[in-house]
Amino acid sequence: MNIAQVDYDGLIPNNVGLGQDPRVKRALEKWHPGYIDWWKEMGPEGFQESLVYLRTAVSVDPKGWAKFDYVRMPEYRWGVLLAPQHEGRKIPFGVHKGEDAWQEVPGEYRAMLRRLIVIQGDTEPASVEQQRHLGKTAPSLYDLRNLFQVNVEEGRHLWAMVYLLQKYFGADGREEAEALLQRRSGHADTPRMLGAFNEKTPDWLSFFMFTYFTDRDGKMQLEALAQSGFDPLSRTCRFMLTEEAHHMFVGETGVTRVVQRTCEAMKEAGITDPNNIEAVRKLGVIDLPTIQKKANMHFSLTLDLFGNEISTNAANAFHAGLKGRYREDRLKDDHQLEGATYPVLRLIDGKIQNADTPALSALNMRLRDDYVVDANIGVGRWNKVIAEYGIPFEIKLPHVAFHRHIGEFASIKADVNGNLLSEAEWEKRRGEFLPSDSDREFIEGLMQPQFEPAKFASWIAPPRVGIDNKPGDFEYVKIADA
Ligand code: BYC
Repeated sequence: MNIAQVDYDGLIPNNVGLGQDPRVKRALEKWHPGYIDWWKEMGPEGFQESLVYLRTAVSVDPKGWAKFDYVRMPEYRWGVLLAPQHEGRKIPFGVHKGEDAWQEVPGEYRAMLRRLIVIQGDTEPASVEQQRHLGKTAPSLYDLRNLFQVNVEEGRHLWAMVYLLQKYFGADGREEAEALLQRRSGHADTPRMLGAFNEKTPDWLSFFMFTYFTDRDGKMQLEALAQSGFDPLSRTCRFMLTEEAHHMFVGETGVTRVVQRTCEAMKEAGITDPNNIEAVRKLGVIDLPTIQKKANMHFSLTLDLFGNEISTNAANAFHAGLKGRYREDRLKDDHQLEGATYPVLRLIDGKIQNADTPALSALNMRLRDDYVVDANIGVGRWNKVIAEYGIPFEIKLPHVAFHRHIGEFASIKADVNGNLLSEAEWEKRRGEFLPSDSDREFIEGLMQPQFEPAKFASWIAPPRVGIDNKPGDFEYVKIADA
């Protein structure tokens, strides 16, 4: 079959020849009803019958793989899509560098590989669960549709990981696939696996920050897994990255539009001081210092997802050829790193300082450093908007030691510039750095739905262009039961 073309004939659209693989086809068909039950229970609340203008992949060809149409979300065609195989691909790094990429699971690394796939898989339904209440307060039909597009694609990413578990991991893969439907974000007894995926996404500014910052961790981790010597994982992640790009677009442009609306409203009202919070809030927009606090919150929670500064798990996964560095294929070194070092910010003698560390143990931090560079690019674009309005304010990413729960800095308190604080100082100043109860209440108060085509809530500017080049008054969601 042509790998670029997706087979839509069966229950599960795919480009992996499921029709010729009855064992895996049956396993996935058996998993399907549980998935739909999960989606109906934990997916977007109140909109399951609405018609949503969504895109689906009809081919994994980079040119025009997406087709747009109105769909009820439970009828969305979740499928298994892999990027094309590169003939003769070699393992690009680690101790097996240069050997043929694995098409089957290497027995000695089975447990490690399964763990990586399960953790990746667990984040996908988690984010859908975190966002399930947001539809009710969407600032426009355009945004509502983008939320649902992100949600169905996170659902598809779960399918992507479940396919690998069902095809390559036998009985324990099936058990893991079931367990992915059982855990719940924020649940006291059966939470999702990683910290940030058990936090709430209570409002739309949080949603945009999450899709900007946390989906970008997704991008970095998927890029690292796309380098994997286990070829089916590499190909799966390569295709997921094309979808992930849209999620970060939603986040970046979402925050841009919030910032723009705030600046516009300030200009119209003749307010020049960004710290005159009371006056700005009276305009029905979100003041820039509160936007900064939300960024502090989501950035710091996301940094925890990179794991510990020094990690034997990360070293082992690289050494084995399972998880590489960000864009390993573009790096110019020996791709084995046995004797190399990497500078890591650590807490030494009570001070935050750089220490040269064996590069293999520092791989989580290397990925995190690449992440910070990437995350700063969009922040620069937000600041450009603020500067265009002549407002003296700059959004800044906080120091990596700020508000951490994993790694070296979990045991200390620091301000956004990385100055150490005592517990008492932290408690006193916390509200300067992170959203306070009153900030949250204010934002919550603004979250009134706006479901009329072409209309937008007071606190967000319209997008510059519509999805699929649709005009401004396009009805992106035909609401049935909200
Ligand atoms: N929370 O050696 P360490 C996405 C655990 S996002 C809780 O540093 P490692 C998406 C760790 O599991 C991308 N526990 O760990 C975005 C380990 O436990 P065990 C998701 C944590 O393995 C938006 C222990 O601490 N994909 O796709 O080097 C929407 C020792 O730590 C946390 C991946 O993450 C935490 N934050 O690093 C939708 C890729 N951090 O094994 C989707 C796969 C660490 O000792 N995962 N621990 O019991 C990995 O590569 C790694 O597992 C991690 C952790 C980078 C997550």
